[in-house]
This record gives sequence, C-alpha cells and structure tokens, in this order.
Amino acid sequence: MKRNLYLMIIGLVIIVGCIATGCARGDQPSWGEIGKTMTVRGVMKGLVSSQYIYYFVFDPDGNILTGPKDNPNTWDNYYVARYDGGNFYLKKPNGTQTFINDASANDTTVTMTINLEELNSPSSIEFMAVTTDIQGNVLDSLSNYKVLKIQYQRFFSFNDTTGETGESGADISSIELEVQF
Ligand SMILES: [Ca+2]
Ligand SMILES: [Ca+2]
Repeated sequence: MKRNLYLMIIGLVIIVGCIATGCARGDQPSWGEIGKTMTVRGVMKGLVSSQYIYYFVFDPDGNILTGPKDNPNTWDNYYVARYDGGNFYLKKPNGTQTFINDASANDTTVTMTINLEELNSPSSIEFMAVTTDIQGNVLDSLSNYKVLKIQYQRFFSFNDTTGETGESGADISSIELEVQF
C-alpha cells in the first residue's frame, strides 16, 4: 500500500510539474495561448551610444503589403520600441507609451523583449529597424521591412550591408528576432 501511495505521489508531481512548465518538450501550447514574448537583438558595427536612438518598429496588422518604412514620421499606426537616452520605451498606435523592463544595451548590442500581447497577439509582423541621431536624422535602417511569420517560425536573422554610416555605433550590422513561449 505504501509503495502504491508513493508511486501515486510521484505521478502527481510529474503531472503538476508538466502543467506548470507547459510540457515544454512533448506538448507545445497552441498558438492562441497567451504569454509569448519576442526578443529583438540589434547588433551594431560599433559601440551603442546615447548619442543615437535605436528603433525597432512592429506592424502587426496581418497585411504583408504594408509595413514600416525608414522614416520615423510615418510610424503613427505602428508599435515603436526605442532605446533613447538610457531608457527603453514602447509607443503604441493609440499614443500611449510604457517602459520596456526586459531590455539592455551592452557593448554593440541593443536587446529588447516585448510581450506579444502588447502588440495585440499577432501571428505575423512586418518589422523594421532604424537608427537616428538625437535630432532624428536617420543614420541606418534595414533595406526594407521584414515579414515575420511568427506563427510558423520562431527565429529570424538578418544581416544589414546597406546604409553604411561613418558613425559605427549607429550602423546596424545584424538583427535577430526570437519568439519564446
Ligand atoms: Ca502590414
Ligand atoms: Ca548597416
């Protein structure tokens, strides 16, 4: 009897543990579930500096024919994350702005993690990365916005060889995006 009880407790612990961790290996949560995040890493050619503003721009409208261009004045309908003066911000199309807490700027890399619920839980995103000086003059960007089919792919990597600028801390070298459950 004692042995059976012992086995039952072990089984219960495994089941509860599996539920708590979402059964990461065997049984992935379906796409519709909440709690997904997207981490964006922007790697520059030189050191990240507060002399520049680093933008990651998201269009979650589901239409791959529209997406953010490199001009910050055209981003009113998009979700705009930025590293600006030592802080990380997320500005929404409705004008509200919040801090991004899970973010860092180290060496040549700016990293921000955004809860996808903040972007209306999209299944695809049109994405753009742009750097400017503090006056707002664009220094570098991706050559065009990237379509991220995040429902089907979890990791994206783009090298940037365009828009080379003499200001290496604002010269985008590569962008990596990763969706996490
Ligand atoms: Ca779009
Ligand atoms: Ca570049």
